[in-house]
Amino acid sequence: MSDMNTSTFITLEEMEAATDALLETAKKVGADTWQQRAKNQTPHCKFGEEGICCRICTMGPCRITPKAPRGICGCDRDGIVARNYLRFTAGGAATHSDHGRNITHVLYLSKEGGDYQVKDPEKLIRIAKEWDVETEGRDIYDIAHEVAEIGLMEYGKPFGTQRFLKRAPEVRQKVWHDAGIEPRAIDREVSQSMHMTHMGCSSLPEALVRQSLRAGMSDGWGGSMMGTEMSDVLFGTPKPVDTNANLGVMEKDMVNIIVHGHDPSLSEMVVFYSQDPEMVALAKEMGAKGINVAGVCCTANEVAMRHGIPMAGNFLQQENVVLTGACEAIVVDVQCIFPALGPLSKCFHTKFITTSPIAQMPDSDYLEFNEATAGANARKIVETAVRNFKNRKPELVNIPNLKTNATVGYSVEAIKKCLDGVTNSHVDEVGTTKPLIDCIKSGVLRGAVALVGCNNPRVRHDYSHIELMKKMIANDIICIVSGCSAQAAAKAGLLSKEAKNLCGEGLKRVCELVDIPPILHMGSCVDISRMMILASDIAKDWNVDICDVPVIGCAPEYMSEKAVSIGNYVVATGIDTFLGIDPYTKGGPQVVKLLQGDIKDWVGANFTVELDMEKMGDMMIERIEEKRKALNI
Ligand code: XCC
Ligand code: SF4
Repeated sequence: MSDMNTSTFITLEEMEAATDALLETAKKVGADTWQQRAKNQTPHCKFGEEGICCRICTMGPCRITPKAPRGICGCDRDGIVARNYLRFTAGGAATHSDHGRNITHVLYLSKEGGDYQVKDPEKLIRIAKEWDVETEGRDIYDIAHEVAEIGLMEYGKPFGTQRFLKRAPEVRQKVWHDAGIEPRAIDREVSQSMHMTHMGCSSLPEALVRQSLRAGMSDGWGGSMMGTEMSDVLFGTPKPVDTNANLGVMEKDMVNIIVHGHDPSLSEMVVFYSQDPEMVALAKEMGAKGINVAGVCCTANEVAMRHGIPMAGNFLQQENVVLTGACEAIVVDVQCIFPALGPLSKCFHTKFITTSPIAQMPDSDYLEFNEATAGANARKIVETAVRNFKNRKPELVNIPNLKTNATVGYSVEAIKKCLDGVTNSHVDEVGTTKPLIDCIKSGVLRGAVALVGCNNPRVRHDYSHIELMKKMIANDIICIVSGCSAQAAAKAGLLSKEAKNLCGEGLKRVCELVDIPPILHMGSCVDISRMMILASDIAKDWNVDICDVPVIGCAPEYMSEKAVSIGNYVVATGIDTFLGIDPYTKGGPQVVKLLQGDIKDWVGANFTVELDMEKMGDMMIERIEEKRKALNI
């Protein structure tokens, strides 16, 4: 349907040339961009960068210097760094978990014939059984409402720990218990983190780092997992689906609606109404050929993997979609939305439509989206975008000629199904990860890397994601990806099956046999919980602990508090994690020693912070080989 052809691979240089052309448009219309603002903000504050500025009480702000080694209350640099680190983590855990709560609440509102329905009853029943909810002879919506209510209770229950922890291998559950990091109620861990970091509470680095792991766990094995599971129940568990990526997915002759943010309860509805015959007819009336929806950030992952909706770009491209001059509306819900979109959209005909009471911004059109009136709200949003087509300024339209093919949607269920396809001779092996384990044991695959997280103007946009992925697959290490990292891969063509040609011989063979790309798209950032389940299932099928499996995690370009929360639960789950950006801890040597060293004694894994990507890639391969050696394979 597009007049634009797809390319197998797109280089970073080609993407950068396209961005440069869009920045020319920005200059022409007098728009401000992150490239300029990042320059204006450099050099950054040294105290902030090292994490040694404290402003949690009004005796401060206190900054640590050789002359002033303690804050006014007497807190030292490690105490300040560790408190800041815990607050950073709690911010991320709160954000993911609140997203999960919202989805669970939407499940509670679901009903037969309603805006929201149960699309995957099988998964719902699986969760119901896991939670001892009666399923026999009951209406599916009765089950849904009971499961949703129990899910919501996980946020505030007065006793016990998170239900999903039971999904991990028993050895891992014991590690969590012994380390004292089993998360209790989700909200409690966030709330307690705020309490612990109040003036005059904890300043002992061990205690603060331990709570950081626990708060992270309340996200990964609590709120994020809730988000993923309930989204699957409501909108369907992802299966492999073909789509397109990069800015060329925007259509010159169509109404372009960009969905951006995180919560699929909005984007699902926008996608639905963009296909409504009345809306399509209205688009034609306005002179467009139809309606094209494309995504940015995690929302892009959500709708790509469930509907094949194309992915326009990742975090640092959100301004680019407006700069194409062909964006009728950028519709956002929560998280990772630049407030810059307000003033930027004013330089074009674009409508910047905010929808959530918890993400309100200046210079936007606020069309509140409420789950109880979802259909009517989404219809209004789509109609607003469609009617805006006639205001487009043709002289400002520049859609870069960049478009790739991508196969997305590898949920754990889908991965197992692909693996079943190659082992249908062993009926008893169906639904397991054993074929994958066999490949790792035999050395055909060396191991797996989870590449995740954001973009960050501190480093060259997408460079680390793309280069690390290429390096991993060339070394027969399979990648699983999510979030903006997944989109970096998609934009470069690395989520296409042709990417097998960039692999080592072993991985290439696996890709051909199983008919998968070497880099598997597992979804949005809450879907890193899927990766935790996959790692757990592999460990169980292998009969080892998760920290023994040659699997590591990496967030080379992250920026968000959520990413740090993720890092905490990934490490706590037993997976060594490599960060390409320092989480503001440099100023606290004891905190660095804990995070990058000693927590290995608690949970069997820790962090590595490395800013040089060449070195980081080598270290990651080395770590995988070390784990293989320890397993005698
Ligand atoms: Fe946001 Fe989730 Fe980061 Fe991308 S990867 S910039 S958090 S959209 Ni989650
Ligand atoms: Fe300063 Fe202590 Fe107050 Fe922080 S808590 S601002 S270090 S006095």
